Amino acid sequence: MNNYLEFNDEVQGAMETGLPVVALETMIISHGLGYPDNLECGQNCEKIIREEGAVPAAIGIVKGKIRVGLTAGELQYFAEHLDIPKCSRRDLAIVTAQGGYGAVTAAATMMAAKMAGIRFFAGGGIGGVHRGAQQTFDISADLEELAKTGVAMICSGVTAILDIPLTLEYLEAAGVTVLGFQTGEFPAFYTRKSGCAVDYRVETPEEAARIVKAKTALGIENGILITVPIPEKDTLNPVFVNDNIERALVQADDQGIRGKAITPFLLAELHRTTGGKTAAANKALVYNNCRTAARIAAAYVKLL
Ligand code: PSU
Ligand code: MN
Repeated sequence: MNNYLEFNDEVQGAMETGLPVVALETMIISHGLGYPDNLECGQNCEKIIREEGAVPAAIGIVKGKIRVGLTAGELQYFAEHLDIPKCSRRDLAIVTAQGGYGAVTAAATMMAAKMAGIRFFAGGGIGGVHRGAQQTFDISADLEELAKTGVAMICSGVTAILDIPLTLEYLEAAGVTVLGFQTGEFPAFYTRKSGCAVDYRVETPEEAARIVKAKTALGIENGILITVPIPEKDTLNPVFVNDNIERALVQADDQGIRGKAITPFLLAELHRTTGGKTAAANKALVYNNCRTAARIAAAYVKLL
């Protein structure tokens, strides 16, 4: 076990006794929602996972240690400190060496989950291929991480701020299995449909768990994406969403926002210009993903 990894007692106990564990990221806490929505969201995610008989492991870098399972106090600290740096694969060694704090992206959460022996990770959405990536080369490190790290990520696809067809091409090239949970269409985060098909539709947590088990047994080492559409009652109007995205992209361009700042900027712009509608949708879909992930993790444990 590496010295940089630290478990809280609850997660440590769950790992030792073989209980289902679901990892959670901290980017959504420090950079995705704003206070106090973020604290409420983090607490509710944990509560929902527990309701389904699994154990939540929120992951963040605390004083240079990768904490697997934040305490309630640590979660609160992440929610109140919106200046904690975004930490993806390339930042992990720096933040740990310097003894600082880091809010982990999907990529860094997958890495930490793998180090910790956790197979399932619930989140909102992953990063992907940005619109205009043909010119900017902006492709999220989350995709490359899925290509090499054997964690099952349960999320609502990618935000339509990105280029969804190109993101799916990238995942196909990288050999990442993309499942649709009770859907044949890749979800577009705030809306249920993207017009793009998933590889395979599963109907139940057991079916998803069997695929993860087979993948593991076959020694297929890359990640798997299990996509869950936002619940019908929480979806936003796709035209409304897209109008706001177009405006946010123009803003980003005008202000010269690039690199690691662009995704948090676009999400914050959307929350602002939609009067909080995207934040509400984001919370609703994350809760649904936590519930689904906990059920899949619980079904997986029964197969062992
Ligand atoms: N998309 C969202 N919400 C988020 C993110 C993406 O709708 O919070 C976060 C995730 O942590 C994801 C990261 O891993 O942004 C991707 O950043 P980038 O595009 O810079 O790789
Ligand atoms: Mn990027």
